[in-house]
Amino acid sequence: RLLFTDLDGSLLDHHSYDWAPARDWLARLKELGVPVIPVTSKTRSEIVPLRRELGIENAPFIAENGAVAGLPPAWCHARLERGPAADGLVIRTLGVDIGLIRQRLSVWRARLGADFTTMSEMPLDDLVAFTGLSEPEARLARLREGSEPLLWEDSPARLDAFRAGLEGDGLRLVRGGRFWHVTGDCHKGSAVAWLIERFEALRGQRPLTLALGDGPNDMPMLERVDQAVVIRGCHGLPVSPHQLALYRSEAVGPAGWAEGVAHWWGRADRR
Ligand code: 2M8
Ligand code: MG
Ligand code: MG
Repeated sequence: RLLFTDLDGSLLDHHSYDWAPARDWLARLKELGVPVIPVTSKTRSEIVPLRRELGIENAPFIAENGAVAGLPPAWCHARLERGPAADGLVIRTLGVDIGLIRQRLSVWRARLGADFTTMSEMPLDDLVAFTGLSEPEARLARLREGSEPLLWEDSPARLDAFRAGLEGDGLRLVRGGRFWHVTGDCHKGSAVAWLIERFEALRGQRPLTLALGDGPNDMPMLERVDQAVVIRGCHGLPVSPHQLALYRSEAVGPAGWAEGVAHWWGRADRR
């Protein structure tokens, strides 16, 4: 079995980033040996300390909306990857370099005369106030490798033109909880499919897969798995994946996360 999960608004509370309501299930999944794989908008620099805190450092992760994958040794292919780095992880880039994204963003800003502010342009204090991250966490969020979050401050019509322009460049625009995110030609669904394929190649067996998420950027991920959970959102963004094996949680954030895992996989304390 494999469990794929969004972080903000799903395993972590949208406002406080707390995950206490998911604690029992995380412990249970560890006992069962089920990898809990974060699939998030967050950067690799944000995820590395977080997975230690959550006790999921043996699982791979997907950062920056599918642009970056982190693989522990057990998920590496002798034929494909050189040995892991000092931190025991192999990093694979599934999207495009942040430099290209930033270059195209400045082109479209000039061409369309569009008003938007990228995360890297926001003063650190504003970023802290807007996201509720601590200052050190906000610094880690700014260490982007393959995606740029931005706040759209212009009309919906110009947003459509912006999206079309980016698509012509081979880039994508997706909606997270608070920001729009620009990536290469990748998303959470393509990254999850890539990891499932790798698991099959390494183990010679098809895993049962569950995914949980709360935002529009999670939909392609929820469509690629056997069982899915839409966590009740608190940002008011409509989400409806094309998925028949779908459960919608009553609770928000990590409480909804535990509720969703229990819906598919039973009670956390069941022995
Ligand atoms: C951004 O991601 C969230 C995820 O949905 C959002 O768009 O609201 C990212 O920049 C991430 O790196 C950061 O940790 C998060 C903080 O709220 O915001
Ligand atoms: Mg989310
Ligand atoms: Mg997210």
